[in-house]
Amino acid sequence: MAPGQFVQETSSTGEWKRQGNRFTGRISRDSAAAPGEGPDAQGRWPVEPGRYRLVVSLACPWAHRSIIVRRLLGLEDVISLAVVDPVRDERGWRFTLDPEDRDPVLGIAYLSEAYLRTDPTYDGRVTVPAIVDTTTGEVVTNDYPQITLDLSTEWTEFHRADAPQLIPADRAEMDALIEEIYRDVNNGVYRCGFATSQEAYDAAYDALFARLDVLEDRLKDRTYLLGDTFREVDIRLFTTLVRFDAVYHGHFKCNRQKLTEFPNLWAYARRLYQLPGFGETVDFDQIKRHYYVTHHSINPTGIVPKGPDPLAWIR
Ligand SMILES: N[C@@H](CCC(=O)N[C@@H](CS)C(=O)NCC(=O)O)C(=O)O
Repeated sequence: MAPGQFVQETSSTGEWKRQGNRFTGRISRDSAAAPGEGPDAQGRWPVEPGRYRLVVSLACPWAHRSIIVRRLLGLEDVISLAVVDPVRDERGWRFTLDPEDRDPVLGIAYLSEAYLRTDPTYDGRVTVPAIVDTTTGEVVTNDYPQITLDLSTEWTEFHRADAPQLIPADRAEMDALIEEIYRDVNNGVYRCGFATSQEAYDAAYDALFARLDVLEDRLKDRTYLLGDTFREVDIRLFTTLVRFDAVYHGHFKCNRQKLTEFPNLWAYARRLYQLPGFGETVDFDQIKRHYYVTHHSINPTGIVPKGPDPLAWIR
């Protein structure tokens, strides 16, 4: 079997198995820690404006969720944002978009410095999004599914007045959808792209398009996945859909159809794109450069395709 992009996360049958999240601290309104301190005995850090830095790549769909939620909730002045270069080098994510190639707040050149300061034995992939405590320079969390939920539930004191309610009162239906969409779509495109056996790829591809067919049908009489109001689950689906034709269709071989060939999903994705907080956070140039340049085993030449035309999103 050909070596995959991530050997440690490839099973003996060629399936891509994503690594777990190493840092799972929670910033919580219930933290017993005093300002400037933490975490408390239960691992909870205090909610504190100006203390934490959200490190993202504009290319990354998991980080993109947190960018959108932070903006929708009006937390830009409360939690600062650091943006890494979309192309990693052999030491990983780097702050080469900043003056002197360092994050101006954390003073580091590579995100791995924060990971290793927190756990000197860490040898997994250094991933975004991550929230870093600016007082110690340590990573609080890289637990991307929890990060956005906590922005909604723990930081309410600092939300803007008309912030959307991204988590419905009854969460069961949304949580079930989130799980299916994660498995078959958000992570499903990676399971297609990083598979190293035909069987693993075929299974991931079939699950992905079967799920997209279900979602296409679901959206025939709904504005958003759960009805008339967009929720956290819509943000999670959006960050994969917006990358679909630009990256996943070709680079990850998710090519039964393009997004533009699903009438309901395409209309839905464009509807979201045109809302404040969504389209303005999409950077197709960084998205394409990240995937096509970084994944050498899939695209050894590193050539970045010119298409598709991003203007389709605003027509
Ligand atoms: N934390 C998760 C998801 C976040 C994630 O995969 N982020 C990607 C970018 S989209 C990343 O930081 N990758 C770094 C790497 O592969 O070295 C993971 O460990 O797989």
